[in-house]
Amino acid sequence: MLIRIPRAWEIAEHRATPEAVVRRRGTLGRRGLIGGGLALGLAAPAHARDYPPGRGVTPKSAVTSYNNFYEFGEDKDIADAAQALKTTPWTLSIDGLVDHPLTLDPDQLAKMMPVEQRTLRHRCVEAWAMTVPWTGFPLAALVAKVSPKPQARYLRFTSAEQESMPGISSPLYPWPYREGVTLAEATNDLAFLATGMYGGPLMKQDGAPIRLLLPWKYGFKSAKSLTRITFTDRQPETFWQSLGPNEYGFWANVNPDVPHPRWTQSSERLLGSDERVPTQIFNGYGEWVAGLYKGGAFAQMSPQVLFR
Ligand SMILES: Nc1nc2c(c(=O)[nH]1)N[C@H]1C(S)=C(S)[C@@H](COP(=O)(O)O)O[C@H]1N2
Ligand SMILES: [Mo]
Repeated sequence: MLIRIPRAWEIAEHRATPEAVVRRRGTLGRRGLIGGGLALGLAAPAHARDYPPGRGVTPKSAVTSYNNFYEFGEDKDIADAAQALKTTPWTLSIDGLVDHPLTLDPDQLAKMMPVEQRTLRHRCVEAWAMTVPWTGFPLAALVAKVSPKPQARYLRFTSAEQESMPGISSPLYPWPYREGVTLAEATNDLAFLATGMYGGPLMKQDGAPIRLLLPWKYGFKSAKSLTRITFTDRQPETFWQSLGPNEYGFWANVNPDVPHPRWTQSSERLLGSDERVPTQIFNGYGEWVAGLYKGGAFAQMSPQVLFR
């Protein structure tokens, strides 16, 4: 059985939410040594994905019934409509400024990649948040497979565009959904491609069969149902940026001190409990990603630019 050592940044149960601190005692009491091992950050065997870790995890029912997936509509209740998404056959193409372009189906990807489970915070720019055990692999592992050319500086992610999607008939939006990151961000260990959740398959409403997760950035950066990743030498234009550059910039790093033009970002509502908790800079992942934004061009950027 696959055993791996969790990365230091992975959510420790005691840091998931203030509420989880209280509840964890119960978990430890029931699970004894197993719970103790997890609390100490010791290796969690892969089978742990059958037992979602700790109470800080958002109930799956909340995560799979309250979604943003504009291809299926502008409301949160698109889960039923999203079942029309056709996920077989499916291919993900990796192209652009790379030495070894690839086109793979999800099965081939799963066989090639170091699949692991990660429980990650997600913070939507609308100020709701969740904590989800995902299955997948680091984006960096895929980047290594295609060998970026020296000119490659950015990655552009493109989501599927299908007839099954009622939303794409709306001319108000610049379909397909697109997102982007720098090569340095893409090769940070926190950048993740998810192919499963809660120990099972990735649900269609959550971006099956493969989605991006950039947990230190606002949720709109985490593009769903990817069909293409293109390496470029220019900053890619993104879906939300082209709709409202002042509200949804390219960088979109989580920062409680830079309000959205129309609302505060200082706190967030946890899906499931509706509890409000303070928002953390870089969504609590600063220790591992803040270094990406020091020096160079970033020294000239205002917090508004980096965080909106
Ligand atoms: N293709 C696509 N990806 C997307 C979106 C979308 O509308 N279309 N919404 C984004 C936003 S705003 C958020 S908060 C997350 C929501 O993910 P979830 O529904 O799995 O919670 O997906 C992101 N990825
Ligand atoms: Mo979002």
